[in-house]
Parts: sequence; structure tokens; C-alpha cells
Amino acid sequence: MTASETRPLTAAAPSRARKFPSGFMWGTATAAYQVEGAACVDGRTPSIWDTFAHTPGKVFEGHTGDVAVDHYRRYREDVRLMSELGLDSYRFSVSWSRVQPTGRGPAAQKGLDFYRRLVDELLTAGIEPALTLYHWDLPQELEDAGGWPERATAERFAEYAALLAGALGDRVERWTTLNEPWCSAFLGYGSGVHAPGRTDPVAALRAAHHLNLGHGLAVQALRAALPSGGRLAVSLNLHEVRPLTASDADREAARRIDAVGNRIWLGPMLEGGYPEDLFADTARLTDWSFVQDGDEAAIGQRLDWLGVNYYTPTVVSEVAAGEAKPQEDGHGDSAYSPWPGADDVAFHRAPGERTAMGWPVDPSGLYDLLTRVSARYPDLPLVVSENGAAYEDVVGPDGSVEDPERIAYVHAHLKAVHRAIADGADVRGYFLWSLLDNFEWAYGYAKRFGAVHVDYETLERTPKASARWYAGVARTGELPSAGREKPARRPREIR
Ligand code: IFM
Repeated sequence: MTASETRPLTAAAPSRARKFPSGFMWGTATAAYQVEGAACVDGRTPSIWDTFAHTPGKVFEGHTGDVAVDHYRRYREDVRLMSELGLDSYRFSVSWSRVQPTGRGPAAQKGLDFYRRLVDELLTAGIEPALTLYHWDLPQELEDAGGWPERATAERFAEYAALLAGALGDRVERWTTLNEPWCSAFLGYGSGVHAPGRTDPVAALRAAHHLNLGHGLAVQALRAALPSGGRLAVSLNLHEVRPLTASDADREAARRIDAVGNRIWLGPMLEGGYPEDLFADTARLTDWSFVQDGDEAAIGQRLDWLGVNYYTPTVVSEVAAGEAKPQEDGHGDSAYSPWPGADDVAFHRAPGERTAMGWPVDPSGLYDLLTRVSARYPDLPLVVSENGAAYEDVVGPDGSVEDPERIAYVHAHLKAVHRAIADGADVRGYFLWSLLDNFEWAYGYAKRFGAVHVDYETLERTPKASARWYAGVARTGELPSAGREKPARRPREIR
């Protein structure tokens, strides 16, 4: 054990400690392209993120996921870290082009073997695997054939789901189809700040529908192939949309963003079909004739839980004609909007504390989201499948990383989760994003979300103070009252 691992946890004040329900699941999450590296190993072919990251100007300072944090080779060490932190579950994603290099047809055995080894290692350590099929890394071959705007991609996705269920279904019960399809559709095909970098609002809406369809077909494939039927979900980055003022115009802006940010997924997945107002808002762009008879029924499969990813609220107003339009929606800079049909909506960031992403810290958004979603879908357990924060971490002279801001962020958000549960929301677990510092998409390695620090030169892992703090919460199932540690004086930066 290193010195930092033996440091005592933040002391709890028992009188005001908040106890989570027994069985509440404590986990951490990662995604394949962000952590695995080994981009050209064992038959893996490029995904859209390999292509995008290798395209000059797309990712900060030309960073790529070629090596990432080498989870592909260091997974045993990473599982050991999770085990030392006493975590119940690990949410990871599978690299589609590692297990099915052409995006169709036969599997690459070596790729599948990696996930078998990872899962076995987790199970041996008593950590439940929570497998996400798709976290944004479409095989490039499928993008070359048209990508998510094409229906065939949804069909390929269901075949890939069946293939993985056949290979891992004997040892993985908890599955998520898609992670944050909003980002895949609207950042990938709308604003172009994510792979594949297209900037076509109609393609983005088509992609959204085929992601929905892929989800529904994959759920059907998993149910058919998994011995127990599985515990199946999707993870959505639901937007907690707030109008800037109580004016009718700002409320109308919020309705539009709720439609294309949230109900575009929740409608067909959980309510039988797309909302009519979404069709009306986007009628200038498309007649949605790509939605075929039976698609909405295929998408609306029964789920066992819903993953909710939350970082910050989305504050909107309407822009009057000719007015300058603030566009701080937190999803990167682009001349193209990721919000089709919402050209007259402006995005604002609340004043006050922000993370290194520039995202305002507002745990009330998580409380509001969980209570609202749970009230609307009372029979569907929720899991916070991502929450966390990037900060400018500094490695101290003794090699330790004190990150009081991250502890305060997670503490405040867990407090919100606890309050939501107390007020009736059925929330069953929490996955901290992320286990490790990793490749933060268009920001490359410039933003660190990990509970565990990674030295990008040596790939050495060091649990930050927040990891030790989170381990204490996971071990006791209790949130100490003193979350807001006094920010420690920052040690001098040594690398
Ligand atoms: O790193 C991402 C993750 O891949 C998806 N959800 C948001 C995180 C932070 O931006």
C-alpha cells in the first residue's frame, strides 16, 4: 500500500450522516475508447473516434485514444484498485470494433477474450460488471456505410448485442444498450464536435431515431439471448432544463430543449412514441418519414432500470430576432448547433462555482431530475450511471493528489440523491465518473475526471483523496456530514 492509500478517510459526523438504503450500489464508470488504448491490438479496427482523433484540429493538441490509460493491459491493476476502494460495481463499455472488427459478421475471439478476462477478474473480486454496449465508438466501416443516420446501423447494433450476449451472457447480468445517445446523434452529426464530426441537422435527427431503434432491437436481442433475461437499461444524459425567467418565451424555449434533449428518447422508449411537439418543432427540417410502421413499438421495450447521467443543469431563454445569442450549452464550440429545431434558443451558464469544464455546480438539478423522472415512471428504478467533475488536479511533492473540490462536488450531489430517495425517488445506485483520469473526447487529456490520478507519462495510478473519501461512503453506505472539506492549500505543481 502506498502512503496515500493508508491516509484516513474524511471523518464522518454521525449525528448528521445520511444513510443510503441497504443494497444501494456504489460504483465507478469508464468507457472503452477513453481508457483502453491498444487501438491496433488483437484485430481491433478503427472506430469513428480513432478517425476523428487522428484528424488534425478535432481534438485538443492532437490527443488520441491510441494508448489512453492502457486499461486493456492494466485492467487487473484497475480491478484491484476498485476492490481496494470497496466498490460494488464497475460500469465499462465494450469497443464494438474490438469484438466485431467490421461491425458485422463474425467476432474477433481475442477481443472477446479481453472482456471475458475483465469480467472474470471483476467477479473474482466481488465486483458486479455493468456492461455498456455502445459508448460512442462506432466501427469506422459502419460509418463509411452511412453510420447512425442509416437504418442498417440499428440492425447491425442488434446483431452485435446478440453476439456479446452469447459470449458474456453467462457472466454479465447488468447491461446498458447506449450511453448518452443525445451526444452520439447531436454532437456527432449535428454540431460536429464529436465523431464522426458531421454537421447536418437532418442526419442528426435520423441518427437519433436509429439509435432509438438500435436500442429497442438490442433489448429484444439481449432478452432472447441472456439466460436470465438480464437486467437491462439505457443511460441517458437527461437535461435538467430550466427557463432563464418565468416568461412564456423562456418556458417555450425550455419546452423545445426538453423535447429534443429528453423526450426524443423517453417518448419512444417509455411512452409509446415520439412527442408530437418534437415533430412540429423540426417540421422545417424533416417529415420524419424515416420512422417506419412498428418502429416505435420496437423501441418501447420493457426496461429493468434507467441510467441517468447528470453533471449540470441546462438554462435556456428565447432569443428575439436580431439579438445576440449566448450559446454556452457546455458542449464545445461549433458554428453548428446540436439542437435541431431550436435555433431561437439561447443557453446560459449560472454564475458561481464551476468545474474545470466550465460547468456550473448545481446539485439541485440532480435532485429535480431524479424526483421528476421517478414520479413520471414510478415502476422504473433509476441508477445515477454517471456523475462527477473535472478539476485542475495537482500532484503534491509526496505524490498524493488532494482534490477537495471533487469531494465537495460528489458530496453535494450524493446529498441530492439521498434527498431524492427520501422524497420518494426510486434510486438504486450511483456510478462516479470516472474511475480513472482518461481521454475526455474533444478535450483530450486536458480534463481530469478520475477518482484515481493517472500520470500520462508513466501510466502510474494514484488514488486521489476523493477516491479514499468515496471508498468510505461506499463501505459505510453513509454520507458524512462534512463533505465540504476546507480546500487544502494547494501543493506546488511538480509535473
Ligand atoms: O467523459 C464523459 C463520458 O464519456 C460521457 N458523459 C460525460 C463525461 C464527462 O464529459
